[in-house]
Amino acid sequence: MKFDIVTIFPRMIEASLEDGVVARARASGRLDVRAWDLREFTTDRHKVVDDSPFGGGPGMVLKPEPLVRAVEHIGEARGRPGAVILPTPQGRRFCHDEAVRLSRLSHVVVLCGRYEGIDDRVRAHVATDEISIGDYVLSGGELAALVILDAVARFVPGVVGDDASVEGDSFVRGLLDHPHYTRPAEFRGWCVPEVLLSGHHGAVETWRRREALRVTFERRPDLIDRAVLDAEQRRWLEELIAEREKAGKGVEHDRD
Ligand code: 6GU
Repeated sequence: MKFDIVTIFPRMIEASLEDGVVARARASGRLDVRAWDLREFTTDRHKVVDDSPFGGGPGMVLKPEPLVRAVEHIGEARGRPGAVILPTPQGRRFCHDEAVRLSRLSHVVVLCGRYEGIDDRVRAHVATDEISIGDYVLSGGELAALVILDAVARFVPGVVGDDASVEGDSFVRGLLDHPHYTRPAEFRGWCVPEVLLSGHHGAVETWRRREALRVTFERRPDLIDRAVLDAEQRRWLEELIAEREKAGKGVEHDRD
């Protein structure tokens, strides 16, 4: 999969590509990530990428020409991308399903904004997707581009060593992950749940499924509303609700 990130801070992208899962995927050729310096697509002597906003107001706006030239150049050099993503707080919220969808494309371009924003003609005529990674403002799109790259790369076949590891991850089945433990079985008097030491594979699987449901129920009840549960999980959910009512907590409010 090709991932082209256009930015005025290419070193910020390159530094984060040196370690971890994405670095390994690049080394193995499964991911082809490139950071492009927006200033290389200017035509003036001072390599100006921004200008003051029409209508006045504070801050600077990224000019459309260098961004559009960058996308055109990448299209010629690397082929036509399946998506041109604009990371902005105004975008659709990034999530698991979106990461899976993007991972099925063979080529994605991300245009990082800085300053107060990007000339809106880039969004209207060049970008295919506007994506936000959460309800807060970042000073630029670079960290968001890296978040998107990491989350998407995990679904590219072979990037995460063990496919079973991705399948067990949070959100794959619409629920959060169950807790994990390793040796020692007892540490400072804190014990690992007995069942995990039992060697009884079926019992371990049942415990994990139930714990995933419990953790999600307690911390992200909004996810429970959307998760597809089987008969056993629906029974456990009834039990969790009954336990909560016995504890006198009543109905909790969703987080968002
Ligand atoms: Cl994608 N970009 C910026 N600049 N700020 C954000 C964001 C993206 N998502 C949340 N805040």
